[in-house]
Amino acid sequence: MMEEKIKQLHQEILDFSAGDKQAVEAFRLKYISKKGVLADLFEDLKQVPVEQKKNIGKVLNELKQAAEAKFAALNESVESSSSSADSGMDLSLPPVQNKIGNFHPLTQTRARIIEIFERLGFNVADGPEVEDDWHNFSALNFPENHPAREMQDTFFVEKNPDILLRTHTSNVQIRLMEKQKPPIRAIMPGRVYRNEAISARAHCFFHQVEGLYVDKNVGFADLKQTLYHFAKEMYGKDVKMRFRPSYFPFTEPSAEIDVTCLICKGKGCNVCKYSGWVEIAGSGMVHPNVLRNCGIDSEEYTGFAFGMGIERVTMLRYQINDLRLFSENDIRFLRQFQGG
Ligand code: 2NL
Repeated sequence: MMEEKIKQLHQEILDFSAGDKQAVEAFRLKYISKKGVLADLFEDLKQVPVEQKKNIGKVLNELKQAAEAKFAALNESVESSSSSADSGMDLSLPPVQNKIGNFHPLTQTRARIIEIFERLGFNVADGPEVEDDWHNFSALNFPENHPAREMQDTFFVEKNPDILLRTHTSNVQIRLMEKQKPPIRAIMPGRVYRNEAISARAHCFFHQVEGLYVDKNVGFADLKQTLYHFAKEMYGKDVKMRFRPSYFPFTEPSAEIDVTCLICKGKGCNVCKYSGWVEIAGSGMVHPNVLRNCGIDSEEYTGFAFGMGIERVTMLRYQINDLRLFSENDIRFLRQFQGG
């Protein structure tokens, strides 16, 4: 009789399932608490005839072990499943998006500039950042005693023969013209170096895109239309452009290019210093000496060239007022340029 009851209980315990803490507590109360079924059975064991005691005692002990093991297992299962519910997590919500990175704002601007000029048929060229005097200065018609060559403007790696960090990407254009016959139509984005004190407006390294177009019958009108097209693509179709006479050793004539201020639309603000115009590039017709220095017949061919700072374009695009932000790697700054 008692053995039968124990067997039945054993099965009942094995089959027990609990969905929450209360059900586990109910199990404890029913089977293993001081007033539970097991305690009663151990009480009953005292009345069992001696010859059966050993046998029934054994199955009763097995039942007790099974009940305790079950209790531990039930506890564990409700603990692990309730922890997510207790933390206030709503499993029906859509998953939290992983934070994905974004390209550096200068990289985004460079990509946009390349995109615009590639559509006009310009190739992208690259060259060394550590350069010799010829490709950085002499071939570009810089006179022997030009101040840009001085220590305070250029980082020299070696003196005599001069090896230096390029001060513009024109070295790439010189290398291209030395190697390739016209027509040449290319832009050269890259990092350049100048020995300047670091401030909101100047840095010892920055980025430039220069462009070069050399062919028969290339004139100033081609320069104007190419850069006007660029300005409209980059800053919007309503932008106005003006050319101011300027001087560079490597171009003649030379011009500085301004567009109507993007911030105040020409009304006057502190970005354009209340002039309504901001400078975006320098440009000009390639000096005949430069063509000759590269082995190109300056009677047969002409060309235009221009250069612009990628930092400057980016500052105008996003209204950034400190050049140092580009190289400080502050994630709070960089994360603002998502989606580009
Ligand atoms: C500026 C001005 C300029 C050029 C760069 C160039 C290159 C060769 C021949 C002639 Cl190989 N010119 N480059 C011409 C005019 C201006 O850059 O303000 N850059 C930030």
